[in-house]
Amino acid sequence: MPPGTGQGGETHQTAGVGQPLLTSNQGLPVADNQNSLHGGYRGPTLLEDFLLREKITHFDHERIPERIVHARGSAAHGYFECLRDCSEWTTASFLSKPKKRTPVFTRFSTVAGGAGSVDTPRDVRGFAVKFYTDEGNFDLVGNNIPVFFIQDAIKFPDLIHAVKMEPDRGFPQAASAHDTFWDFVSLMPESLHMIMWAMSDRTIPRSLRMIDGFGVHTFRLVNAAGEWRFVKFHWRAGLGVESTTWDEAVKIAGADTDYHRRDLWEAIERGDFPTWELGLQVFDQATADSLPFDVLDPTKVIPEEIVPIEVVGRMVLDRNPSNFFAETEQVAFCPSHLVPGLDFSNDPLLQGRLHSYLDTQLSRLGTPNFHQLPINQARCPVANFQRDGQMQMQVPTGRVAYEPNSLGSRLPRESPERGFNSLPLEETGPKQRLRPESFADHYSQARLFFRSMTAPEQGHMINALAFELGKVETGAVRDRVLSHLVLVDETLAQAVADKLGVAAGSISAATPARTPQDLPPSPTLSQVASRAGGLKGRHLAMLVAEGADAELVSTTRQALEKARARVSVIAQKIEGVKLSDGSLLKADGALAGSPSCLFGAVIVLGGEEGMQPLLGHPAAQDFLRDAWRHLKAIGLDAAGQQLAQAAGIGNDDAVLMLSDRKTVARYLKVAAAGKHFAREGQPGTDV
Ligand code: HDD
Repeated sequence: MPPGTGQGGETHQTAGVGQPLLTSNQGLPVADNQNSLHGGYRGPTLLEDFLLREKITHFDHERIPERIVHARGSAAHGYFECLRDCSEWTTASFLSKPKKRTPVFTRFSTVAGGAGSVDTPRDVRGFAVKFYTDEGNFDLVGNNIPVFFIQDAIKFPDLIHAVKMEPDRGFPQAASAHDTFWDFVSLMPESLHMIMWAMSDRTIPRSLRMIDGFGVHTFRLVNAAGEWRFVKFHWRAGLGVESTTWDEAVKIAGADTDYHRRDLWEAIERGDFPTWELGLQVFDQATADSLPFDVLDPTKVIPEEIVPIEVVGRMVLDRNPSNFFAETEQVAFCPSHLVPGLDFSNDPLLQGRLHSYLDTQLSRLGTPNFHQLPINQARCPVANFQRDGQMQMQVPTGRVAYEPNSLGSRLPRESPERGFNSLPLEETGPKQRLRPESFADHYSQARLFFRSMTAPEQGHMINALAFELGKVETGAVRDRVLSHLVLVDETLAQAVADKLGVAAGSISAATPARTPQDLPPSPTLSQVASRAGGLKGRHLAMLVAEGADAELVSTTRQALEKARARVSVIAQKIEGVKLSDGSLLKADGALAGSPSCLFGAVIVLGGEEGMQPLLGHPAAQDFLRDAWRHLKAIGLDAAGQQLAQAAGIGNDDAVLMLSDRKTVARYLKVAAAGKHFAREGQPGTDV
């Protein structure tokens, strides 16, 4: 028998010089990791096989309960760099000095789907940042939307039960387009503002690198004099906000379930690090009192036009996790993790969250020692008298595990000066279960949001509402949602009703607790307005057929790379194509697995003859048909035009002929502008 081969022919990989020995978890060197211990030549496996049992038992316990919400996530390490001395507002050390860097770990997530669901459903994205500051960990656990569905934490289990899979049938997975969700929404008008955001393009992002983040609640900043101000936290994507179309998101879900995860990972591996600015809206009680809504109500924004956002730092994500489970899965965020210089507000949603996250970590990670996991450890000294518990990793010494004490030396002590002090705020009034009257206006900001959108964005919201309600089986639920939409905006309600086939005039308005007001529109709420422009960080596809002009291929590629876009060459066969000069152009993807929905803009180049096999090829035709439908910039040489003709796509300002440096430059300019919304309504597009 040759060395390294078992009797059954299986391969053994034995340790060579300098290679570590494979061991059991107790350090016992393992001789055979391929075969269990048999009693007899073809006999039963023996209970004695402790190596088999250790390995299988460990495997059986590899999964921990997934997060009840935000189960599917992707994360990265990086740093936060302070850009402004904020000591006039706060003593928080990570905001104290320009250039000061604080390590961070940031996890993005979808909300409704399970850990194994897809990356591109219509859903809110979680945006949770753990700052490892020198005064302890601060967790800013936000979303990519600045408001929330409910005003009081006591409604959270109901909201989540409504949006998750329906409990009897176990579907739909990762989708809000079903009866229970809209039933809940239709009976909870406070969710209307968030619904407007959820039905906007924000919930179908192109990339996790292209979403904004929000702390949602109003928090407090406290300075050295003990003076406090209110604050709202905003993360602004360096690449700007960009979204897919709905049809594109659906197709991506089929083509690459890990689309966002892969994109984030690959960008960081390439050294194309995503960045965000951290902005603060800082305001005092007098400003809060002057607003026509309550700043403690998490279903409201404070428009930037009223309280401007001041940039105080930036976050750069520059390192992928080394191990998905140990870091991305085991990271434990809690809004109650804060640092001196910050404090909570009385927002009843935030107050409930202060309990929920600690509790959920106990169930997910199984022990109050979850803070000892490497990803959760503070990067400053941690010292107290808490002891023992499951999975205690530390070995505390000495006989003193209590306070006050006098028996030890160098034991941890309180510091009234440097320690965290809750603001000594006075609270008065009867103890009761209530919703403040100041939380009663559920429609004005929903209207403000809708009316602040550009026309294409409004069209997408109408389509999204019609799609979601079109999936609702119960007519009464659809009608009830429409009765709220009338109060948001009559044209919106009518447009949705038309798409559902509901007769004009048959929608009656709900009775609002408070009459909605017309607030001045806030153009900064539109994501089109906040798009950064440019090709930096964007992923483009070049579909190349045999015999394509080598010079044009290289000119196009160089120009795109100079604009700091990522270019993937797609060919019918993964080995690549021969160009006009006989050279082989290697492909990054085969056509069958690389539909155009995966890319921000596309180019098709080929030799006339080389293009022939693609003209009748459904995947090649779909490549261009979808690029057209998804409003992308399309660059074509003569052979590419033949394919465009075969695919039957139209022609407009964002379909460009490529022949030389000049035409390529023109294409780059058009592609940099993002989606070509002017195409909407043309044959072959959605609206
Ligand atoms: Fe939550 C996870 C964001 C309201 C209870 N939430 C979770 C995560 C994010 C948010 C980003 C994932 C963190 C991670 O990546 O591990 N949640 C929000 C925002 C909210 C919000 C922005 C409203 C402003 N959440 C909210 C309420 C409750 C919870 C009102 C309960 C009363 N959230 C949880 C949770 C989760 C969670 C059940 C599941 C996993 C976890 O905490 O660690 O405790």
